[in-house]
Amino acid sequence: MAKQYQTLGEFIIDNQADFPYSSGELSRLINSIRLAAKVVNHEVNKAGLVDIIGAYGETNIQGEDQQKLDVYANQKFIQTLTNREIVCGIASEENDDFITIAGCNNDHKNKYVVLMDPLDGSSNIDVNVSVGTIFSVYRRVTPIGTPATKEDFLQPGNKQVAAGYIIYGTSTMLVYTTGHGVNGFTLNPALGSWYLSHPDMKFPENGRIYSINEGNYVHFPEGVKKYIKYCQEEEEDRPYTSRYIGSMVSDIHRNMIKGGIFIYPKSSKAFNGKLRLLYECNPMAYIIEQAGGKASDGFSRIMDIQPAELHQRAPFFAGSKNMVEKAEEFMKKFQ
Ligand code: AHM
Ligand code: MG
Repeated sequence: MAKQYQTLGEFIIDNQADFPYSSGELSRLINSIRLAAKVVNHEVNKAGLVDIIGAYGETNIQGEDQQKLDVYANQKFIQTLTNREIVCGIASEENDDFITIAGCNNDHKNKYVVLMDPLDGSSNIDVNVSVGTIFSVYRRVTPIGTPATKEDFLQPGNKQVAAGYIIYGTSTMLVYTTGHGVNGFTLNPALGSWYLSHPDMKFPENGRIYSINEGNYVHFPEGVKKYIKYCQEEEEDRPYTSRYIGSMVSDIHRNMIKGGIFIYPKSSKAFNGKLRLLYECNPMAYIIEQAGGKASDGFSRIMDIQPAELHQRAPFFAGSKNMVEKAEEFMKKFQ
């Protein structure tokens, strides 16, 4: 049960009982993520000082190479999860292949794998616009005691046991689900504590915001073109408002609070769209569904897609249930 003004630490302890057979591993995993998120947040907040303290990619005053923030975030999340030996494997949008973690006794005893996009929307960093981290957790399917394999990562989204995002925005928030609804925590940077600011988040069933990169209009499928025109028509509660940050975490976070739809469709240039099924679509879909929203590829549920590759892409239609269903109607009609 969510209590307002609780810290994330208290919340994790209070809710551990939600997992009857849990050995506390999942709680420790969320704890590691909140720690890495604070470290990354600190660095993201300094991004505007690059002209003063040296640009990323250059050598800093101590003679160390400065890293790009997405590389930095990738390393921090991997280090934190690896050092604490909580997971048996990690796959990241930033790495070509997955990493296996043996544990200090080389016993491969951990049961979870994590998939992540360490810094999504990173092209927004240079212009002081919100970015995010996305993570997804699965129970391994291979036997405990053996090294994790690709099979452990190539699971459909409906097998996720937890997923979340961190949004580095006007304030920094961690929003996550373990299959018992969605809760949002805001970081108090002075104290370094996360407070439950958004208990039991709900995606409004209807909305008036549509988020899509309309610059690609000519390349969109007919159903998407027609749906955009529908959003712009003068009718009852329409035209809708167009809002596109270009940072999916921020676009979806706003839509989850205000009601709206986010679309990254396939196009004549990119047959499966741009977003990665495992690192971006599935975790966001799990959060959205847990909040009462809907996520699909335009025709069917995102979380039921059986992935074939780690870096597979998928078209993504996500947000307020009734808006996604309306967009799907157009997709079907103009197939
Ligand atoms: P990234 O993982 O390289 O940052 O790309 C993902 C981002 C999403 O956050 C965002 O919705 C999308 O790319 C924007 O792409 P576009 O500029 O094509 O509209
Ligand atoms: Mg990304």
